[in-house]
Amino acid sequence: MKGKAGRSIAAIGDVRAAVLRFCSEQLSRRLDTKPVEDVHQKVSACVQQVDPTMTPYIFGSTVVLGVHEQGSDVDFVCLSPADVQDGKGADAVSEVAKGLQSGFLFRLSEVVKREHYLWDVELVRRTRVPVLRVKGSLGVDGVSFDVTANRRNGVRNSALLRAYFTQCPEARWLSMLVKQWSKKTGLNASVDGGCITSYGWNIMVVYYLLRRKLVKLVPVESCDVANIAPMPPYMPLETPQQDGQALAVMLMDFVSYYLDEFTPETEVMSLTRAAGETTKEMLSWTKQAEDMARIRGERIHYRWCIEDPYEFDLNVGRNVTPFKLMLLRKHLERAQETALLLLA
Ligand code: UPU
Ligand code: MG
Repeated sequence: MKGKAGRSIAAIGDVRAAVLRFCSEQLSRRLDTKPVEDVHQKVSACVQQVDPTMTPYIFGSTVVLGVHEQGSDVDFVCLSPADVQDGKGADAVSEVAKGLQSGFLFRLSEVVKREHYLWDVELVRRTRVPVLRVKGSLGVDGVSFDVTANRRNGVRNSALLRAYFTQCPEARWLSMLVKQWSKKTGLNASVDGGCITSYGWNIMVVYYLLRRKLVKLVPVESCDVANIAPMPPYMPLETPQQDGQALAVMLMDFVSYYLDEFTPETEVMSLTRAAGETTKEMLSWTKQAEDMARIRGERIHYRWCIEDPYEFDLNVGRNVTPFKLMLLRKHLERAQETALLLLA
């Protein structure tokens, strides 16, 4: 079949079969969150020794997808009672706040090293968010995890994505398919030279669902840490309905939305306002803002704009350079032929 500009498009029957293969392969693996609960307990025990008033909350993919994909890391943030109580509060961004977070994480790293001497522990202070990265040894403790401190935004944005993904049975499958494809193509920030984090891809998936009215807008303020469990429950995945037909159609439509309908020149993927209403101009995400950032020594691009729902003035797509945007388009074109490389 041919699409716009004469590009060839995979036949939907082939896409359906490929998508079903992907899902059944995932379903044949262990996806429950027991391994995460086990690490949660170990991390809690260490946190208890550093500061018994702090509680480790789980966020990231385990919460967003409601399953634990083998090999994927787990994200923890240690929150104080005040952080939880003020569960809709904005996260502090000052250097002082970052210093306090690093201090706590350093003390935690000492305890973790003492209690689990086989684990590889690294404190990364120089990033936007200080993070303690831990790699479990192979075998029983094979789960790797990141720990941050006093930041609610990850818990809130994970709850927000989860609230979207639970509205539509195909959504989690689409998210998993897109993540796998973004890694294979090298577009995922976890790969060398990649530019969009899995978090960014998930916002893109939700924005697409909103644009198609497949989900209802969830007000960002509704995510309040005070009402979120430190370890949200496991949500088993189910075989897609209608033999994968709806999912196959959605997958192809996702690609064609970003290839032919989304207008990166003016539009911002945003979950803050009704879908389609946020423009680069509204946020002052312009060429001039890119130049100003460059003067400050930052490399921020506003070519592919994904507004962070909780951070002020942060483009989750800031690493998409003009060159990377061209690559993204090429990969989307290829994705239309190959159903996100499932048929490659
Ligand atoms: O909120 C964000 N913004 C980002 O730009 C990237 C990640 N995240 C949150 O961290 C989001 O909730 C996502 O699902 C979760 C897991 O991301 P991951 O596996 O890359 O791990 C992150 C690690 C390395 O970047 O640092 C998080 O554990 C932590 N991190 C945050 O907690 C990083 C950036 C950030 N918040 O804003
Ligand atoms: Mg992580």
